[in-house]
Amino acid sequence: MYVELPEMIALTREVSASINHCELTHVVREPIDLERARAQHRAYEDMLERLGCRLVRLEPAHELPDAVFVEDTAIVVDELAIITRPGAESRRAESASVARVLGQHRELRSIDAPATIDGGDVVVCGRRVFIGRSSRTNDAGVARVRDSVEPFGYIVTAVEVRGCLHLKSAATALSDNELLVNPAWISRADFPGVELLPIDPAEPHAANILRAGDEYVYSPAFPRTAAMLERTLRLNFVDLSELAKAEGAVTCCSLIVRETPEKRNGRRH
Ligand code: CIR
Repeated sequence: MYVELPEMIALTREVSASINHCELTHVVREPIDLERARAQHRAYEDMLERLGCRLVRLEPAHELPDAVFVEDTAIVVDELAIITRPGAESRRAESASVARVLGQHRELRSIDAPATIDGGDVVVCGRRVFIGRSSRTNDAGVARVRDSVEPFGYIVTAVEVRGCLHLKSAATALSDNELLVNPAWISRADFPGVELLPIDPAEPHAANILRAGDEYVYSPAFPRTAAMLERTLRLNFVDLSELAKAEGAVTCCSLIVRETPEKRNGRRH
């Protein structure tokens, strides 16, 4: 029987000309080579296309330094998308253009003041949604996500995160029941019922991996953890070393939206 696979859309946005004015929390500022950052970002987009994503590029936002990190502007599940109110004031204007595009694919919810949340703090693992309480994400933000997704059967858990910017620096999903984690930046007890695979301790930033369908995008900066993962997974490597200077990693630069055949056929837009 022929079964049509869900289509994956990858939302991206080009690296802003003002990237050198990006927010930084745990990283010391170093000059970012704009052309090199853009070339690496294009290679990332090409990789997502090769892995079966349809690329949708958001309009450039050169006056917003961190606009390339689209992951922080929305939380997308199969049933809806929540447009975030990012914790950093300088990033709040990024969301409107994302809402215009995501509204073509999902029912939208919003986050109102005083709630704040960055998409980088939200890890979806099957029906479990873990949200890092970080410098960017507060309890009101967690509560708003809970109210939005729990009616669809998701279980939302607020978790502690330390030593890094976002929960997704410390934990990302390998499957619907397993997370790749840096145990030093989370508390294992916050993740009951989920398998936790630790990174190599010599590579603290190695817990950020991007899943696109059955494929994985990963940084070549973590060879020890990669060797361990490659025993069971096929990794596709993309070097984002210039964007790492802006505290970004592979998940930050896209929003992957799954479109089921029913949704595709019934789409109103
Ligand atoms: C920021 O501090 O907001 C950006 N310079 C980096 C955001 C990275 N995003 C992510 O991890 N999801």
